[in-house]
Amino acid sequence: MKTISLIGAPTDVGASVKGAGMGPDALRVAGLAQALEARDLAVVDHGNLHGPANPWQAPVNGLRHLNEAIDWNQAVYDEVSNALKLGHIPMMLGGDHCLAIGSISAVAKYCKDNGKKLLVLWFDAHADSNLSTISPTGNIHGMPVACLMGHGPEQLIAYGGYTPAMQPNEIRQIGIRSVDDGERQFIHDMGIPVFDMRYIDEHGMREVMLKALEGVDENTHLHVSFDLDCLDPDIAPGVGTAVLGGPTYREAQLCMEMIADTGRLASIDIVELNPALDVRNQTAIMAVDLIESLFGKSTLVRMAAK
Ligand code: Z70
Ligand code: MN
Ligand code: MN
Ligand code: MN
Repeated sequence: MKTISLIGAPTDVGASVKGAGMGPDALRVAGLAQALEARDLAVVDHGNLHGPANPWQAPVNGLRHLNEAIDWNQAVYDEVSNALKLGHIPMMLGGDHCLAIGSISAVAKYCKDNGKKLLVLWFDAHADSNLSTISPTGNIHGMPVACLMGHGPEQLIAYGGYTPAMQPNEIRQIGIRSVDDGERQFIHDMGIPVFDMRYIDEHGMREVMLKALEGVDENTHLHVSFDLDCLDPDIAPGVGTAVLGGPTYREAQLCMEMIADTGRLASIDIVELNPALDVRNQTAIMAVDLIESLFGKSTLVRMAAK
């Protein structure tokens, strides 16, 4: 039986809208652990990590709350590393998306040390590929992809002792529709594979996922970094920066089901849930529903797709 380690990281230090710090508990209230147990998974809830409060200050040298982000990511890095060493599937409950720096740094180091092939599926409305020099906001939740590629403040790019933590060909971005000018150039220069909303519209989600999952084999460690603002705001209003025109419920379900079919899902971030902006916890309930599919819930008995 697989074991899921739930790791709450209740902070919004990387964002400019308050409230994502309440995300972990909203997911618990929505029945996350019970839903996973119903999928025949063992669940260990490690509770919430501790870290510095949000000082709510202006950016300094293009970075807001750098020291706080460093401490929170260290805590996430340590706990995710521990879960992986135990053979568990870590599920980091954010919190804002800056926390994926610590989470994926831990996953990337685990993969290098164990000869695993890493593939990160990054679901997001945003590219999260800003640098302090080009960011319009200084918010660190807009920078995790760049940091993981080795471009960012030195303390944020070296958690696992490897810089960069990962290569552009180890990530696929899906659902992107809000990209800053500097980010557009960075993504192009780095060669980061992006399936933006136009690509999804033109080719359909099935082809997108077949392409995104190309090359996944029995030695692949699949990491899903799920920013809930990827989803269309119609179905997921409880996020800090909602962007029109995201994947529908059906498209999102298909993504989850096709990932489940690979049998290679090994670590997860669920981030940017903002209960203060939600309506009767519906975005958390939606997230739990999608996570059920991510772990193989389906309407009929199916043969795994090849
Ligand atoms: C913008 C920035 C962002 C999430 C907003 C937005 C980044 N590109 N990410 N909400 N989750 O400020 O860098
Ligand atoms: Mn994000
Ligand atoms: Mn986002
Ligand atoms: Mn479901």
